[in-house]
Amino acid sequence: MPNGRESIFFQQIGGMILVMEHDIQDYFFDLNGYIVLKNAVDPQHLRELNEAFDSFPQDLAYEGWWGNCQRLDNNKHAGLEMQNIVEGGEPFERLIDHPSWVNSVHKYCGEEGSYVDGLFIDECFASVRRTGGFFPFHSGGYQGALRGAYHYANGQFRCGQCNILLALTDVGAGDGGTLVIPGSHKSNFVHPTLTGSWDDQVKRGHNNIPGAVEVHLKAGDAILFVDGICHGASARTNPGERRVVIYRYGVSWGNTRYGFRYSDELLARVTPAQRKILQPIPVRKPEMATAGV
Ligand SMILES: O=C(O)CCC(=O)C(=O)O
Repeated sequence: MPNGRESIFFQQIGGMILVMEHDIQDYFFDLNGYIVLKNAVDPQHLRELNEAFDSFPQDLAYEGWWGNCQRLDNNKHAGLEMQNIVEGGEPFERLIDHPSWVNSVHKYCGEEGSYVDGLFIDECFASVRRTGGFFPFHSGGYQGALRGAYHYANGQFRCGQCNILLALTDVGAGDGGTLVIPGSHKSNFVHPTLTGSWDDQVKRGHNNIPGAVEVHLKAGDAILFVDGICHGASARTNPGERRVVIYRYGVSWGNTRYGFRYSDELLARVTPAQRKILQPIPVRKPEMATAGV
């Protein structure tokens, strides 16, 4: 195996020979649109993240602020979502360029090798789901937004957005696990049972959708998936809560989904590599030139 890679092959296009390298992870990411990263964070980090969840204010109203984080539940079914969670403490900062996934997301959605090579986190949030909570299906290749699209051509991944969903609690049957329809990131059709609005889905129920797979995780495992895959989460029937953190990575020239701006304190505190992900394009203003920036 050359360079420890699983596979290397050559493709001739016109007069050009392209060297294409991929490994088993790339193969399944391309095929299914998602992969599972086992033991992505270590037990100590997992503990610190759970302690941080414990410190969330319990009575925060929808749209209420907690420092530079905001409670902004995506929809009425999903449960509590604390947005901009990278501002929620050091354990969340460590996730920005976590070695378990940073190279992979860079390869898949970081415009690798181009003049805009680099990543950006355009959304990051903590999610707490209790009994009854679920997430309606959305995305899929059919009429999908370019922002989350799956794309591979000429030996390069050029996805719009890839997500890391990190489990902080075990997610098994009845826990409200993430649902994916493998391969749907390339689909040319809408899933016939997922037409209509999210409220229609709620009325019909969406726990037995043909082709959907519920991804079971141990605390500390993560799912890496292209946002363009058709996905959601099944209804939690167990007591207790499911805790996950979701970091959405995208192209270096992206913008934050909800308009959050990372605080100057955070940008000053993190490492240069992390800062480059939070703010790939530094602000340019006349006063910065005079300040020698
Ligand atoms: O909560 C989940 O498991 C899925 C979340 C989701 O679909 C999303 O945030 O887009």
